[in-house]
Amino acid sequence: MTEFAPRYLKDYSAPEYQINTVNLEVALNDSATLVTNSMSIQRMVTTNVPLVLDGEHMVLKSVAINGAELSSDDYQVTDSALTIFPNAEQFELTIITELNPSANTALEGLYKSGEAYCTQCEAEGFRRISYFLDRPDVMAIYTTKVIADKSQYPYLLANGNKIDAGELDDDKHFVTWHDPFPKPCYLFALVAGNFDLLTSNYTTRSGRQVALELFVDKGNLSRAEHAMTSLIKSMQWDEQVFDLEYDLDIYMIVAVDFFNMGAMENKGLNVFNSKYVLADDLSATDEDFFNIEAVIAHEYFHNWTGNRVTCRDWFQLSLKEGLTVFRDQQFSGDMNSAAVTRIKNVRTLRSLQFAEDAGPMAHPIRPEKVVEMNNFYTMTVYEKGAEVIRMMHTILGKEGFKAGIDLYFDRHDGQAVTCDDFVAAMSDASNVDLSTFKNWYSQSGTPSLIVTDSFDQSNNQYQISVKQVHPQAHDKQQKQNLHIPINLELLATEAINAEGSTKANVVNELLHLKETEQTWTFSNIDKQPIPVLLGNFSAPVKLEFDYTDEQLLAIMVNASDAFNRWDAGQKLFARYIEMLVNDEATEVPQQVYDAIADILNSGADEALKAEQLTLPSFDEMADSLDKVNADKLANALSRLKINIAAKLTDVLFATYQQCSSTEFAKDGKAIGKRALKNVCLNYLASAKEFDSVVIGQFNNSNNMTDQLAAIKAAALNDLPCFEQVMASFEQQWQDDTLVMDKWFSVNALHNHPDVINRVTKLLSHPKFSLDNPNRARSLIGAFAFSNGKYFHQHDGQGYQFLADQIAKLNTINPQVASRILTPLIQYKSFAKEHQQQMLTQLQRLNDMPNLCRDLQEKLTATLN
Ligand code: B3K
Ligand code: ZN
Repeated sequence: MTEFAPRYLKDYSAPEYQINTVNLEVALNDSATLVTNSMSIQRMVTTNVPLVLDGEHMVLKSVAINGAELSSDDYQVTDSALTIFPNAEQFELTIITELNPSANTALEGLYKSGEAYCTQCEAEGFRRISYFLDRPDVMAIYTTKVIADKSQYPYLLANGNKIDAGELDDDKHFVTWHDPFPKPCYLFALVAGNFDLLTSNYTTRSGRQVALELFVDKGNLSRAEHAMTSLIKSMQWDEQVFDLEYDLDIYMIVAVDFFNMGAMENKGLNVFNSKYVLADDLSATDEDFFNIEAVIAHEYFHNWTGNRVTCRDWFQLSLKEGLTVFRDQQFSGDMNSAAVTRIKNVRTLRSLQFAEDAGPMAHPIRPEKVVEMNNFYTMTVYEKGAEVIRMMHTILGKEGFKAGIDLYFDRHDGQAVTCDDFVAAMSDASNVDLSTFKNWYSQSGTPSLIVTDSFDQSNNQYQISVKQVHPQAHDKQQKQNLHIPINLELLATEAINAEGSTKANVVNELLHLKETEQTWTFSNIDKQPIPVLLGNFSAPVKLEFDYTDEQLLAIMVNASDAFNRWDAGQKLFARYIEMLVNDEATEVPQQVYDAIADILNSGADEALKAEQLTLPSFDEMADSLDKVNADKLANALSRLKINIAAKLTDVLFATYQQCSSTEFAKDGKAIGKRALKNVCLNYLASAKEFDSVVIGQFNNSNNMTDQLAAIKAAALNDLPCFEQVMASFEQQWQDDTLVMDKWFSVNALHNHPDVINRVTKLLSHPKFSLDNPNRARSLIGAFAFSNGKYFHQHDGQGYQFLADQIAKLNTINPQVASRILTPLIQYKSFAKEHQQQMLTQLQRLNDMPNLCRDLQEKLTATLN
């Protein structure tokens, strides 16, 4: 088997050639697209060196230098590169290649999504379109002429502004686009198809008129409005918060059904997974609407953080992704509830990123070694990367952070730069030393903070000591101290028992932990306070402090920070889940139930209450427990849920009814009420007598949030109505691709011993196909990622099912295969009895011939 060679950050060297302009002519054809690529190339080093261009999965038709065609003796071509030997400092290179887009199921480079052509070049897809220096520090100005059949492909799109268009023979036409901004080839895009078009316009703060164009499949126009509104909000927000304006005369978004990820920020021409564009009240949930707004914003924000200033090399990916995720999180917080948005982000981090950071693919937010770049679009680079940016925001303050951003753009607009450049701008603008902080970029693993405290009544002094501990990770890295910002609040204890008292905080400040261990002393403290740490989750770490139940209950009510109030409740839940794992007869004390009832009866915001009532996820618990038996964990989770439902049936049902409304609205209040109502429904549905309530909600719902919540409650609680509501849902939505993805997922969540059979049968459902990533993820991904109980069932059938599908995806779509391998490679978090079964499947995959690079990198990391 070929071992694919890794690349290392330490080996970076500047390109020997630059490509200044690119003139592309793309004549589209399903199996034989012809690409003529004329580049003006400049040598950057003094001596003559060969020019090695990346290229794969295409046929080389011809190569010419300054118009003179080379004979095949004058160049070398392999299955991954074309080497030529130019004898000049400056020259024109013209390369003609032939591509087969209809055979491209990997969805990288040029491919077909349904009837349309589209491209995906990040990270290294341009090399499937033409031979090129496929690296982000080679930035060129592109002119792209697209040619295709006129009636089948009335819209021909590429980056930049339209500069020419016309008719050709044989019912063909062409459109030529010019992008004045130099860009790396990963931002190149081309689309051709027959779409419905939603247009709008936007005038930037400095008066630029921008045409906004959103292309969707025929018949979907009514579902495009929310995406357009979200785009306009994003443009306004970036002007208001960061003084960043859009820079071209047109901004286009195309929604396609076949897409490996969420969306892609190609300059002036974003390509989106239709899941993050299309929405209407009947077919999309509140969560879908939220996510669309966030992804539209994310891709728009990339225009500055990613496109105007890009990455020097792919090891710097977090330069653009961490920063852009931070920006979209701030935007979502401003458009919605900031506290609830933050809680959702933290949940994602704890359930998925912490596990990644503890597993065999653990890497720093700036990785040092990469085999397949597509494997590094990870929770760590994105979500932990955003946490690292957020910590700088916390350390420097809002104004300091903005000054740093301004300096970053002053220095680097139009350049391809590094994470070090970003931190230097942040540090220089405020004159703050970030040298210890920078270790966050090079260190993997989730740190723990071990906290102890003491109170001296004789002199009214309170002391708190915090120690940073770094797990020995899979990568065996030498660990260094980090600069960890810790928001601390000291709650006065007397306030806690006093009837009706609120928020009696005595101290609220930001601690900077930089040493292995530091102690802070507070004077004039009357009584032993309760330390409340990591307000707003000020650092992506785990906290170890011996809180009593009473202290957690006090924090849940009295902490001034909503995240801390929520988190105290999660800690309390996690404590009893863990006890239930160890002893299923554990009695949960009455005061825990009382606290939940108090939350439900309080006047707090419903969206926050919904988060407070949601138990920690299976994944989050699995990460915090050692060598977990999945069955025991799933049972502990369901026991706690059933107990809460049984003890609090009345108040849960009362809340359910109060939050139910016959009228559909989409403001924050209405969304919060739906969230709370559906959390209550899921608790209630753990008792079979609520079957009829679930059926009632299913039949009467006038929106997808409620309808989906009903079938999910039926699935998760294995209610008698399950088959009936699922059949009726399928009947209603069979022709709707995005809604059918939801249906496939709910099938995979069924809390029933026969679920693997069900999922296996669905592989032959007429609407199922492994070729469509959304569909593959909706069934196989949902099962492996979200049905912990049966994915880990003791006979290993869940693992085998997943491995069987990955084996097929290995040749169809390596990126999708590699992503859904995740739950298997984290085998070490599970108990011995699971590990062996998981390893058997990992080994079986590893033994496959023709293992794709993506899978091979992960399997090698896992098995070695
Ligand atoms: N930059 C793209 C991700 C590309 C992934 C390539 N495998 C989407 C985003 O983060 O905005
Ligand atoms: Zn991004």
